[in-house]
Amino acid sequence: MKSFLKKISVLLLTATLLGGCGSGNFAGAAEDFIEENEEQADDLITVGFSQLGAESDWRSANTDSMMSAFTEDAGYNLIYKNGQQKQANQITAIRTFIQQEVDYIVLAPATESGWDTVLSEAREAEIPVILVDRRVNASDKNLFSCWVGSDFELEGRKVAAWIKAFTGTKDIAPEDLHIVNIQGNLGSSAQIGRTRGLANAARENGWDLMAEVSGDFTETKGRETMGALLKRFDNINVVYCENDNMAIGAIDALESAGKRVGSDIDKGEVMVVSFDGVNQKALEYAGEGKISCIAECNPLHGPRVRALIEALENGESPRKFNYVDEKIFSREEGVDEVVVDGEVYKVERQF
Ligand code: GYE
Repeated sequence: MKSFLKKISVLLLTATLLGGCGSGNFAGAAEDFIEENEEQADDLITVGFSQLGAESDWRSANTDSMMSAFTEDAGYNLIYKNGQQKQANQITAIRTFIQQEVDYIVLAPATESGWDTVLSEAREAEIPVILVDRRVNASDKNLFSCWVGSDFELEGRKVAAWIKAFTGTKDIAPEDLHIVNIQGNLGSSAQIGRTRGLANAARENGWDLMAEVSGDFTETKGRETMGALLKRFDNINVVYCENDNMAIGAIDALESAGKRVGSDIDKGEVMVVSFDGVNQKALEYAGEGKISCIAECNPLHGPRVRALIEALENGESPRKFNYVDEKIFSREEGVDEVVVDGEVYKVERQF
C-alpha cells in the first residue's frame, strides 16, 4: 500500500510537469497513464519471496507453485529472489523487500538460526512475514505471522517405522542393520527433523547407525558422500537419504562400486530409502525397487501461502503453524501401513 502511494505521488508529479508543458493531448495521455497505473497498483498486493535456492526437484516444484499462485491475474505482484543457498543473500533480499515497501514477505529459510535481526527489521517496518517450508528458531515467535510446511520429524519417523516393519517381516535382527544417513544441509528444518527421526529410532531399536554426513540435498553431493562412505565402511546395508536427489546420486555411487541396490538385504543388496516423491526418476526408481521407501514431502505451497495472505488481508488471524498431510510410498510387499504416535499411515503402492 505504502509503495502504491509512493508510485502515485511520482506519477502525479510527472503529470504536473507534463501538464506544465502546455500540450493538452500530452497531458490527457498522462492522465490515462495515471489512471491505468492507479488501478493496477491499487489492486495488486506486492509479495517479496525469498527462496533459499534451487538445489533439488522439490525446490523447483516449490518455486513453480509460488510463481503460479502469485500472478497478476490473481492480484499479486511477486518479487522473487533466489538465495543461492546462502543465508546472507536471503537477509539482503529481505532488506531489499523492506526498502521496496512490499506488502508481505514470504521466506523459505535455508537454515533455522540467525534470523532475529532481519525479522525485527521487517517488524519495525510493519511488514508481515510468512514462513514457508522450513522454519526459523526466532527468539520471539511474533517475529513472523505464520508458517506452512511439513512435519519433517514425522516424515523421518514414518520411514523408520517402515524400515522396522519391513526388516521385521524378513527376520533381520536390528543389530544387523548397518545404516548411513546422507543428510540434507545442516541446520535446516528438513535435515534436523529427518535426522532426529532416524537417530531416535536407531537408538530405540538397537540399529547400527554408523554415520551421519551431509550431502546438502543435491545429487552431486549425494554421489560424492556415498562414494566416501563406501571407502570408510564395507558393511553398509541401509542408506537413508534425506531427499530423492541425493538418493539418485547415492545409487549411482553404489552401482559404480559394484553394489546391488534393493530391499533384499539378506541377499547382499543395499537398501535405499528417501524423501520427497517429486523427482520423476526417483519415482521410477521406487517403481523398480531401487528406492525401497519414500516419505512424501509436498512442495505445492503456493496456494497455501496465498490463502494465508488472503486471511491476513481480511483481518483474520490464521493458525500459527500449518502442517500439510503427507503419504508414504513403497512397492515392497509385506507392510501395508505404518503407525506413528497412534496415527495410521497406509503404504501407497501407486506413485
Ligand atoms: O525435502 C529437499 C529440499 O526443505 C522440504 O529441501 C525441503 C527440502 C526437500 O531441497 O529436497
